[in-house]
Amino acid sequence: MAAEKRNQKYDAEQIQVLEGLEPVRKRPGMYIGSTGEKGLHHLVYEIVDNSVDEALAGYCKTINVVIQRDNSIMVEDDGRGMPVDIHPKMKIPAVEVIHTVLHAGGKFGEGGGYKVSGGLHGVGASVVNALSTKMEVEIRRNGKVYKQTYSRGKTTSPLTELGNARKTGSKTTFWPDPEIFEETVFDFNTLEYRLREMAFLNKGVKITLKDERAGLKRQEEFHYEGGIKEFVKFQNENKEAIHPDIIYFEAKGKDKTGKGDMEAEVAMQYTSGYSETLLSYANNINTTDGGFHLVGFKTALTRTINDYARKNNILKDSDAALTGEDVREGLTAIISVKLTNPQFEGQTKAKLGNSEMRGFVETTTNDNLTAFLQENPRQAKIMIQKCLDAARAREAARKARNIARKGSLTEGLSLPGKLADCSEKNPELSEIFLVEGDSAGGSAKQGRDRNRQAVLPLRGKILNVEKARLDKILNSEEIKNMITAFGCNIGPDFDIEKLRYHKIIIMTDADVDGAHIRTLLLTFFYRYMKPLIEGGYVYAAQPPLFRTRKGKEEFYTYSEREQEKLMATLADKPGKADIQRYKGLGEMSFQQLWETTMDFEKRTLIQITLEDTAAADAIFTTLMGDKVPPRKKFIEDNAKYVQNLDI
Ligand code: 28G
Repeated sequence: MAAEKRNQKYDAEQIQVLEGLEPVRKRPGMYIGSTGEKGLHHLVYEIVDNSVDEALAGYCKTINVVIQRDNSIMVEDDGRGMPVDIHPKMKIPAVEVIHTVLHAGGKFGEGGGYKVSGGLHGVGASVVNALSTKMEVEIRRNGKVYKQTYSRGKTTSPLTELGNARKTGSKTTFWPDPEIFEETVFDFNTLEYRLREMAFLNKGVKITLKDERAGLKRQEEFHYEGGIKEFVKFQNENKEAIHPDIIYFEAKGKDKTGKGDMEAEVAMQYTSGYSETLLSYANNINTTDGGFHLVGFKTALTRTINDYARKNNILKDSDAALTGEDVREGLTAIISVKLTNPQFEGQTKAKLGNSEMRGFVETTTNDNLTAFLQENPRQAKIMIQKCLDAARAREAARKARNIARKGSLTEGLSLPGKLADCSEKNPELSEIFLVEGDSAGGSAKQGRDRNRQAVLPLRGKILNVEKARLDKILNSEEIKNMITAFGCNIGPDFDIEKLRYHKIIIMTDADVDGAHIRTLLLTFFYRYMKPLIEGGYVYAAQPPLFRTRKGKEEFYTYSEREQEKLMATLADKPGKADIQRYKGLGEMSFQQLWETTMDFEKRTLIQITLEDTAAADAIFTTLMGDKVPPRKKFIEDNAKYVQNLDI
């Protein structure tokens, strides 16, 4: 009788719990951002975050992540094991609360660690359960092995003792729900990127990633005793550092309430390049919109470099101060802070709003960077020389821009002579084809829809903006033509409102040179017209690789695989197929170019968008390094643009 009563009570609370996770299944986007590929991978991060929290609490050394043969995910850690004792209020095992109650973590009170990754121990596990067809948890604790299973937010078996255990730890396996996700196949590279980042941000933690799926078997291990110092080294792998040491410092403190902890870590190194790579994090979350920690760092950097340069007479009294842009040119820096009550602000919640972080990071950077410069005068001199060069180039660029402004870059409305503009004036209906070579440009001009399609031929390789400063860039004919044609200027003067075409379509040959030109263009847009990519205005055209004629029929195919498939289907028909492999756009007649690549009805365009600045930067640096990448690799990288709609 007593047991029955208890069970009834248990059931009643269960029902409440079940209702508790219903909103997650109803509106998954609210909890994991999306039900696309990003949201799917987010499930893994939610679980791994809990293991990382256990590592930060000082109890876990290794985290193993496995993509299993059936595309389920297994995560295990060697922490203390999730608690299994009966929760005093809920009257069910703590592990069950963790998996069936939304925001369970918050209900445990002090977690004995940071609320890292936006959550406290266990937060997120219930969300993953809600969005999985099945979830299994195995715990080693108290000398025992325990197991419990769940499905779509519900408990499907009671917590059971399986036997004895010598070690401690937690193991979670889940199967994402195809009713929720558009796609349930995990991507190794996506997981690899984030897990490596987690390992950099949490020094000493060892994270392994294994793919057990047939034909995809792979294994990686991420373990960095140097933490973000090694992150900078990794970022600079394909760049050229101009001084030997990666500057590293850290500090700990209390927030203004006196209760919360604050931690800041900075690693930085200058390279010979011209772009800045500043990655900022708060509680392991990439704050792509920056926030007070980043402001504190930037302020201190500008101040410290200027002070040192003045004191040591490298900057004369009569010289103007170095600007923030000057002291960040070529700089790679990681700023990682951890704090008890992070406030994430803005549309994307990617901006840190805790104002106390400004002074904290600023003071930390002032003190430690000053000390580094004083103790390493040779490296200090190299760094400051670089900043002075940047200042000089900035001045030259300003002059060049003024000349360009007075001329016809945007104002004069005298469009470049090479541009065949469209008659349509509404940007939303207009598009511009950037075409490799004058001959293909000619075909495109003939084949286009004059009403809505403009054509701008580009001669040969455009300037690699990664290896040139603004003044030189603005002297390049091809680049000036693009700026004038687009109508929206560049860099700080960029104004998307003035864009004259809402589709900018890169049309290059399907060979190494074409791929290279496309990358050069994307690099230029990325560095100087980023909103173009962010706004989804940039596309790549897809010209065919083959034309196959058999009898009266004609086929165009766009990849080797597609061609193989076509040949297989044509095999059992009589006659011989006539195959033409296009080596370049120039081999196509204007009618063919229209039909296969430009016709609104028939063409496929690849939209190029930006999501992850860090990843994009790394890819661009790799591709823009001194080696021209082999075509195959490039195509693979580009395939990612399509699949993930990011770079
Ligand atoms: C394998 C998949 C992901 C985890 C732990 C360990 C503890 C824990 C997790 O506690 C609630 C909050 C603080 C006590 C904490 C164990 C303290 C003592 C833990 C994981 C109750 C959650 N012993 N390991 N949660 N705490 N690993 N890995 O989820 O007060 S979650």
